[in-house]
Amino acid sequence: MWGMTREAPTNDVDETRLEVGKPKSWAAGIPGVAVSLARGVEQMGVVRTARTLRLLNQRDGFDCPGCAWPEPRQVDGEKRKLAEFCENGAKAVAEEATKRQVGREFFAAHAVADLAGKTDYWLGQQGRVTEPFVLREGATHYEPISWDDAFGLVADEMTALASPDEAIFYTSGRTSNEAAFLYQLLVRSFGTNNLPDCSNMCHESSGAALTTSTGIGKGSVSLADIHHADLIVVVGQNPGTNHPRMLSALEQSKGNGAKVIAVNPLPEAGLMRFKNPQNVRGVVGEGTPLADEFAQIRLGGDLALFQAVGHLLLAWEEEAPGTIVDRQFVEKSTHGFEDYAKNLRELDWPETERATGLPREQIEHIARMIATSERTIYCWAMGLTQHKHAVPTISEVANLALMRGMIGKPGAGLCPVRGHSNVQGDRTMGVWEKMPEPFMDALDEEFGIKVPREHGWDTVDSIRAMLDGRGKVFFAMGGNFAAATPDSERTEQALRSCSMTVHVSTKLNRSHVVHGRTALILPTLGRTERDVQASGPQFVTVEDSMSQVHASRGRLAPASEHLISEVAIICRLGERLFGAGHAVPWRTFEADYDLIRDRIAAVVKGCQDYNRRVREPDGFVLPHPPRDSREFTGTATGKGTFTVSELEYPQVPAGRLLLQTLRSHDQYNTTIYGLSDRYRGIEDGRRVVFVNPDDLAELGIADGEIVDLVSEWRDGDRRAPQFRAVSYPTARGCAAAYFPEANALVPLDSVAEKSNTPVSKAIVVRLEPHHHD
Ligand SMILES: Nc1nc2c(c(=O)[nH]1)N[C@H]1C(S)=C(S)[C@@H](COP(=O)(O)OP(=O)(O)OC[C@H]3O[C@@H](n4cnc5c(=O)[nH]c(N)nc54)[C@H](O)[C@@H]3O)O[C@H]1N2
Ligand SMILES: Nc1nc2c(c(=O)[nH]1)N[C@H]1C(S)=C(S)[C@@H](COP(=O)(O)OP(=O)(O)OC[C@H]3O[C@@H](n4cnc5c(=O)[nH]c(N)nc54)[C@H](O)[C@@H]3O)O[C@H]1N2
Ligand SMILES: [Mo]
Repeated sequence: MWGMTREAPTNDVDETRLEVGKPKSWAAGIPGVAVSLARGVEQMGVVRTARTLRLLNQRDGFDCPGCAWPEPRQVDGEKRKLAEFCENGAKAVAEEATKRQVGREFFAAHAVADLAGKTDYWLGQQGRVTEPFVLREGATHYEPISWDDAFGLVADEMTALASPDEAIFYTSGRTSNEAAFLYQLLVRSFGTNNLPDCSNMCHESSGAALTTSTGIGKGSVSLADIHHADLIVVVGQNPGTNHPRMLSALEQSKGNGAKVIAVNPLPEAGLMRFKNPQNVRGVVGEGTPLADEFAQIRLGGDLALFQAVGHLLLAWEEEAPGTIVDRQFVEKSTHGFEDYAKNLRELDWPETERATGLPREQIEHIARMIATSERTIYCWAMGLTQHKHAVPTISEVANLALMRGMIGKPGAGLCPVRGHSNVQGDRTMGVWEKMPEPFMDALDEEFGIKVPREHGWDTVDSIRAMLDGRGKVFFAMGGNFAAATPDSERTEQALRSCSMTVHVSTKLNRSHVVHGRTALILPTLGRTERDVQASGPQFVTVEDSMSQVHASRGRLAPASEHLISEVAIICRLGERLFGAGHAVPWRTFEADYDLIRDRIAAVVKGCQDYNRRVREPDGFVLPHPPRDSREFTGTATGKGTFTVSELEYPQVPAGRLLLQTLRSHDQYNTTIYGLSDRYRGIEDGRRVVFVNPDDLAELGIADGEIVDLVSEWRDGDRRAPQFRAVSYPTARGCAAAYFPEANALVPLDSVAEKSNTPVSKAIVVRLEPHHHD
């Protein structure tokens, strides 16, 4: 049975200070600017703050290490603003460019066991790691180690494995294209495809659904399309916090006459009203009302909603043929429409209302808006991808776009809004446990090697493999595996059972203190920092959420003289592992990143002439057949493919709630910037659970009461203690708590069908009054 309790690590944060105020109905504006500057000055000082923010997202500067939202492009006739960043981008940069440091004295003073008792917030706030450290077998403290010795230790451990498949190589989505390309090359040269990444927990469901429907797992719109749409449907996304620059885009679209539909269990501030800090009206006025229609859906009700919309559109088409369905497009470019239409002919309205929590009239109103739009864009993020039925849900969105011909034309399309700033680029470069055959063939040919074809483990399978002893060495290129993954207790057990854990990191995090028998921290340069190699200053390249590939140049002095780049770390490990005579000339790549880009150009589809094209002012856009020419060459049918799905939605037993885990306004995934969630009215605390007042009343729990969250799964209960119940206007039957505190509640086996993504947005929980023992 799985019935462990996870202790609340509150020793250093006084949660009794927690304050709950009224949630805000608007986002950004002056408080946003003030907060971003204050955080910058606190971490970097005044001069460094000014210099840093001036370079953020400018053509000669660095790509924001925050989200993957694109910057305006010259070719679209659009200008970049002097300040092309948001409050949360400024915070992301402040975190990286901080002057605080974690060096020898720090590790001498703190035993690993002490550090393990600290919160993620405390760990992250200690600052940048300044040199490599090792935790030797049986030791209580990390100690300094030279780079050479560190690579020797790792290479020896890897070589001693019975099979390369006993090693696991994780990637988080901040890694540059150059580093990602070399990393997957190293891993595959070593002999395994065990390349799990953060995408497995993020947009994997989007990739799976879109590949079936459109033949390519990426979004089909540009920023200019957003500006010219007449209807933008924002589903399962909180842009005010997680993609704040998207609000400026939406504001511009609205200025051009667009309507916005927001589908969300929460009335998120950024979706309701927006004050743009970058124009005067935004700062002094009441702000722009953003959503013209707000559908407060139940968690996991989106498949039911989009099926109902599909049903209505088809019915109206039958009444007035040729008015709704883009017949020409459907006939010429798609497959499976008849089956799709047949499946949606009948609809059980009471069940639809139960699943969505929305009244039929509102669904009809939304369907009418979609039916009359000429240029519709669908945007979505984790509210769709992290559900058991995420893949069919996203396919259903694609069905609507296909039916109305809303793909491959200006102002229309599908827009999965990516998270990490280069998560899409990492995939393009081959960081995927199941890269397609042609990519492998190209690698073999370019380097004269033979890389393995057998698929590797994704994130969830990697945890399983470590738990049962098949995975023995865990290497992470960035990220915070221990905190970001589900089922914290089991994941920690998995990592602790490894013979070695290695983390390439900028800052201290939980994964450094939940360690294998031997553990290494290899500190690296961040995106903002100067990277000078033998041939001179280097730049790297990244790909945004809209397939735009462009350069990023770090400009700040590195946090420490001992830091080396991610590229250098991979090259030196590669040479140590394979010797100087290896088919891959590892060390030459370190000296000159142009040489890496030449190889990317030869291997990665769409990247020909890479070195020249990434030097264009805005770089270049990768090909996307449906977007570029309405071709669907990547699907099984060679056409845009309608899919048929059975209705599915979460079933919640009486007396239980459905819990989603989400981000506060003051964190970047597992990096906690601060303890405030301004837009939701939370100050000085994170252990809160948002519950609808009627549900609280029904459950007999008072607003403000301290409760334990107990998740129920077929293998037993999981408990996260001591959360404050906060009465909040979320959809009935639904609750919300912050990630990563609530990750302990997500069962490892609760995953999305077809994408194996942890179901972080639908956890069946009961609330129990907390008893002090
Ligand atoms: N500042 C900041 N920026 C970030 C991040 C960060 O942590 N901080 N993280 C980055 C990353 S990696 C990612 S992936 C993105 C994440 O960006 P988001 O997906 O916006 O992040 P979440 O906080 O998980 O919010 C999920 C949203 O979906 C809604 N939702 C949840 N379940 C459902 C559902 O069943 N149906 C519908 N319709 N809505 C639902 C929630 O109420 C919430 O508004 O942001 C990126 N940008
Ligand atoms: N319950 C729940 N779990 C979730 C989610 C959820 O919504 N709910 N969201 C999921 C999603 S969408 C994602 S993307 C994952 C995120 O999972 P990860 O990407 O693994 O986690 P992060 O918190 O983004 O990683 C932060 C760490 O990255 C390191 N870092 C920062 N910058 C750099 C750099 O430039 N180079 C290197 N080498 N290291 C760097 C720092 O040491 C920092 O501590 O979490 C997932 N987990
Ligand atoms: Mo993500």
